Amino acid sequence: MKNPKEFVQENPINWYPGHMLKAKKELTARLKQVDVVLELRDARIPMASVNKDFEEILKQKKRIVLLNKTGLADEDITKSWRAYFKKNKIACHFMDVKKNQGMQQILPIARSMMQEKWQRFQKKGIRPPALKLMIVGIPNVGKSSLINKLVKRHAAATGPNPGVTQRQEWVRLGKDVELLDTPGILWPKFENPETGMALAITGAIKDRITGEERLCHFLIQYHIHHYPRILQTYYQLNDGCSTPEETLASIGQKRGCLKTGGEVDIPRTAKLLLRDFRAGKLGRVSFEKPKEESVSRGMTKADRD
Ligand SMILES: Nc1nc2c(ncn2[C@@H]2O[C@H](COP(=O)(O)OP(=O)(O)OP(=O)(O)O)[C@@H](O)[C@H]2O)c(=O)[nH]1
Ligand SMILES: [Mg+2]
Repeated sequence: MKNPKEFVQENPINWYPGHMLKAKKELTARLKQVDVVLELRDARIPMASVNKDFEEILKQKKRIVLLNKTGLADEDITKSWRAYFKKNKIACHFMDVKKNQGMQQILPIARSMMQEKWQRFQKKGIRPPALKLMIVGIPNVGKSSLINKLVKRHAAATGPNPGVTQRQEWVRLGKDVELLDTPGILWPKFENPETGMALAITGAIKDRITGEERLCHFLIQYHIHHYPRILQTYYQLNDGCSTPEETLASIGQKRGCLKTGGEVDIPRTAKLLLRDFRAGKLGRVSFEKPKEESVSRGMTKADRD
């Protein structure tokens, strides 16, 4: 059986629809009006979720990097990422919007970044303007969910598929904070096939681009290599499944995803497996571990290759 790395080499994935280029232009145009940018990345794929175009666009801007969905990521691997970021002096914060973790620090950090500028206003006896935050990131990473949590109401549309937010939208938080929600943005060509698959499996790319079955085959292979007990335990599978195809069929059988006539409904099973995985029902999984080259992948403000 191929390992997950070999598997992703076939048919590299790319997804850069016209609305993303438009969204990138609009983001660039709006930048002057915002004080601090909150850039969301996915804690399960800290490298693949770095959009290098942001590095270019945001380089002069005050920015807070947030690694979201920590609750879905492998705890041990997250620990090594924390150590890695500390060692390389890369400022970023782990959080989970769904679990309400790590979010309390965001506004105080953003305010502290504005202190110098605000003091200049205060010296002149002028009340500082509202703090304007722009939330950016890859699709489906939790930007709109973060806004809703911060303002404690359903102000921005959210959903399980990428591409929910179609245009920029300001949301107010009291008198002195304004948050700008933006559409998720990827970049024209992924530098390697693993990046495309990492983005696709974690939900940043529409499933129909990769195909649900192919995503599941990768997911199963990845589990067999890195988390061999997870699928067996969750779906109570027999030890006999050796290929991704057999495993997927077995899951369908166990879950009763059958067509009339009793044959396993593979497309329906693939949807079910992806839904279970993305809801975190199977277990906590990360797709990238820190390596020395992570820094050159765009982990710092300054570095570009
Ligand atoms: N488990 C978990 N799920 C999250 C978290 N944050 C967001 N989600 C879920 O991720 C999905 C996408 O959330 P959105 O807030 O719509 O993401 P977005 O970045 O605004 O997406 P686009 O507008 O499509 O770019 C939703 O199903 C959320 O419930 C998190 O921290 N943990
Ligand atoms: Mg959104």
